[in-house]
Amino acid sequence: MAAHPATETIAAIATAPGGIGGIGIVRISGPDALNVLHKIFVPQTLNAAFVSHKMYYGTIIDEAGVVLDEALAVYMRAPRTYTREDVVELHCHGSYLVLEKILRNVLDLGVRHADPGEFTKRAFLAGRIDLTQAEAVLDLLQAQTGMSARLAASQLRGALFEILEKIRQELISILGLLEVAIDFPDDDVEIFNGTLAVERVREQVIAPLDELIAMSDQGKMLREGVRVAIIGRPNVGKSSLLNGLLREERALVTALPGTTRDTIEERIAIRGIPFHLVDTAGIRTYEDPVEALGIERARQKMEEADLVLFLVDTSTGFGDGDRDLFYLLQGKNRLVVLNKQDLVTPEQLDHLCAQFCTEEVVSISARDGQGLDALQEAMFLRVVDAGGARIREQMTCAPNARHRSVLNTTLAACRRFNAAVAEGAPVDLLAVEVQLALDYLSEITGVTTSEEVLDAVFSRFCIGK
Ligand SMILES: Nc1nc2c(ncn2[C@@H]2O[C@H](COP(=O)(O)OP(=O)(O)OP(=O)(O)O)[C@@H](O)[C@H]2O)c(=O)[nH]1
Ligand SMILES: [Mg+2]
Repeated sequence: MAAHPATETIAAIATAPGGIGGIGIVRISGPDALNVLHKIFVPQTLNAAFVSHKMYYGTIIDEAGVVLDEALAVYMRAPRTYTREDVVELHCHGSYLVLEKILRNVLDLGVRHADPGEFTKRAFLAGRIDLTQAEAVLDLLQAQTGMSARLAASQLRGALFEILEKIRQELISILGLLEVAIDFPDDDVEIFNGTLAVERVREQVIAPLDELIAMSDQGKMLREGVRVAIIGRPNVGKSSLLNGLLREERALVTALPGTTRDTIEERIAIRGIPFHLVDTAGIRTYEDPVEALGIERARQKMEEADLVLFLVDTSTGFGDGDRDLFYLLQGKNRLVVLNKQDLVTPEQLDHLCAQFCTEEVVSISARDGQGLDALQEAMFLRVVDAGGARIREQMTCAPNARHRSVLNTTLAACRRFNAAVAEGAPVDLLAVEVQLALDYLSEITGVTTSEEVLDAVFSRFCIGK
């Protein structure tokens, strides 16, 4: 899409409300930005000409000349700015209320309040960033831990875009051949070789698309956190484990079975990956309706979890109740955790471990924190699929939910193409499928992007970005 010049000047508070650090930024973008700066900012060095990309110290005043705040102001002349327009930033250190007051003054000068994501949308429309990068900005703003921030940062550098660009070039080249074949139907020389095309689509398009789609699960976990359910019979130490991992006494722990009645959720980060821990009610058959509700909820959390920590009390051994649960967890990403190892001898522990055959087992003592580091390591490895290098590589381009659905429709078109070639369909019909695939892909790369998709992406931003 061609960059259309935005004529309106927009402004917003660019820092999060209640943000830490004590400074807040009002950002103004558009042709009127410098004008506004002259009106509301009095530099300490009077009559200073605002040199582009240079900070000035001074005060912000309202229309009556009353000082609202002291601030640093920077004027950045187009096009060397985020939006490629003239940009002014006022770095204030007043409270959020003061910031809002400053913003109101700016808006009173005929500036429009920016929509959520509008600054980034302008950057996109000006061709400064592609759509995957714009979304990465959003993910980066929302990323909660180091590793998800790195994932977003690498998309910002265009890792996903690069892979998709290769796929796109391949499709364009096939479409080119098809178009020539359509234009010269009677040519003696075979222009379009179906067998070759099917192979190219399979290897250069379908395979990498499949791989990207598989990565999106991993990407989702990294962005939104890995859901971990702590599951086990009553009294095995689930709440103690939650507390141990959190290093605080969050959940109630007692010697009575059935202490936890409802689920308790908390977050931790292991090596930069966010984990949502859910402590649940111990699962058993019981008459108490409240406990039954808690158990129902525990089962639900178990279903939703990306990883289940299946806790067993070593001091009571692996009983019938454990066995039922263990089978219930068949097929889930489960990690067996033997708790209360302090209550048994090493021989007893070995004996219990042996009962799980090839299943990975971690033994801990939740109460005194023994083995928790090893457990965290095991949880991390489960998530990164035991292959540290692979995940790091994948993380550079893991698609988000919107990408994933677009990739799926693209994939479907490519599969239809291959099937149509096999059936000997005419070249103009084949071209339609390739064109469709290209159209779908463009919804991610933004090479040609319908307004609808743009709005869907940018409305997720917060105002000021
Ligand atoms: N010796 C020992 N006791 C533990 C350990 N972990 C937990 N306990 C004790 O086991 C009892 C039950 O612990 P909880 O953490 O409440 O167990 P729970 O699985 O949450 O129990 P419910 O919520 O009733 O299902 C408490 O008395 C804990 O102090 C451990 O590693 N060693
Ligand atoms: Mg509990």
